[in-house]
Amino acid sequence: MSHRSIDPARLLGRIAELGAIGRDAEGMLVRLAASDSEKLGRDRFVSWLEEAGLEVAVDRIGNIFGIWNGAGGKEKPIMIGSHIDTVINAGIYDGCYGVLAGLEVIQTLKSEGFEPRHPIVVAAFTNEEGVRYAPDMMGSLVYSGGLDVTAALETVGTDGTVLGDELARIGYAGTHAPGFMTPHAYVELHIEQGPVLEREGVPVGAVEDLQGISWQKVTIDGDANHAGTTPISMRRDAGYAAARVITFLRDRAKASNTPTVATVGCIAFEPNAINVIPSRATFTVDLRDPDEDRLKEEENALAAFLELLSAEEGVGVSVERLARFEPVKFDQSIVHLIEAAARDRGLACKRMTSGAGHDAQMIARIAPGAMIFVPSRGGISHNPKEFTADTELVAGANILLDVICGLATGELPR
Ligand code: HGY
Ligand code: MN
Ligand code: MN
Repeated sequence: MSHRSIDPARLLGRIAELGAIGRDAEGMLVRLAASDSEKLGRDRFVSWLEEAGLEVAVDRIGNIFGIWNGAGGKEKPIMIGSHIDTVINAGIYDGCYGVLAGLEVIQTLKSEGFEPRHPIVVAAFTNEEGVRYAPDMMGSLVYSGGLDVTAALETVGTDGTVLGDELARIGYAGTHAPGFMTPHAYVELHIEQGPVLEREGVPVGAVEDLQGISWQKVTIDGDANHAGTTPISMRRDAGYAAARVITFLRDRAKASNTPTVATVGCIAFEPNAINVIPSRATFTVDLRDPDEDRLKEEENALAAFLELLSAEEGVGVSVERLARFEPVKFDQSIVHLIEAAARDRGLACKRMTSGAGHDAQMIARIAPGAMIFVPSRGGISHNPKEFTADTELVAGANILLDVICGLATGELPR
């Protein structure tokens, strides 16, 4: 049975080319939201959209859209989205694969004279990673009405910059109102970023839900003092107190025998000197769980521990909420479409929960959606060792092609 196919060389070539854009002097891939290096990636993506003959639109939070009106007329569009901003020292597939595969699907269908009943749109959402500006998935959160665009543009980054100023500086302070197109359906293709598909030898994941995310910034205040002369009993050591929080979180998650995960990814001491007891420790806490009640329990347990710690160590503790997203269920009919597309191509497919946050969880607020996963080598991501084989990338893009055709015509294509 013959199936349509995307153009593998074009997709893989673009993934490699975009993956080379935004590398620093050490060769690390760093395309933080609204930075100069991300502008280079944005510009290249827009040039590909123009080459494909798509209408390009940018909204006020800098989300970029490539729109193929086609025969779809005024119907609600089918949207394929993800992101092209990265973490620090990133891999080349996270987000970029889904955006470029979306463009590839549109170009393939356009070139074949396919007549969709709906416009088809590819979207690159601003600041999905949330590394420079919290929260993550910000562009799709604003687009879906979960965060006011003016408040988002006023966000101050970890480097003291203001998001709105940076978007204007790089030329991506668009004019379209976020949410200017309500999708008929939304599909996101993404690397799994975990070990499951590879471990089970399954090439396709049909993602039916996504876990809840809680981001907090904790500040612990103690007293700077001499590392040599201050007896342990007299210390108000913010560094030691922070270490107790990190081990508390890890031990609790490990002992829970649940999918709960806890991560302290950023930490800074003041005055940060080898012979001075830290007067201040500032760190982030990332808690996740597919079950909302358990996630709340984790947050409450952390709050209780911080109170205990403050009393035992004589330190001050303050907490700032950075992000909080409840678990999301995706649309079962689109999940079924993904499974049918895989079956139709003779590919095994596994239903999954996403451990990572994605733009799909935000767009699920305004449209039915689901995600397609492909395997990650060693389950590694947010790391330059992130890798997915070309054959797996192409297979995932062809599943996306079939699912979009199915959504655009109402039946699974042959
Ligand atoms: O945090 C996440 O899960 C995503 O990579 N932004
Ligand atoms: Mn991603
Ligand atoms: Mn990511």
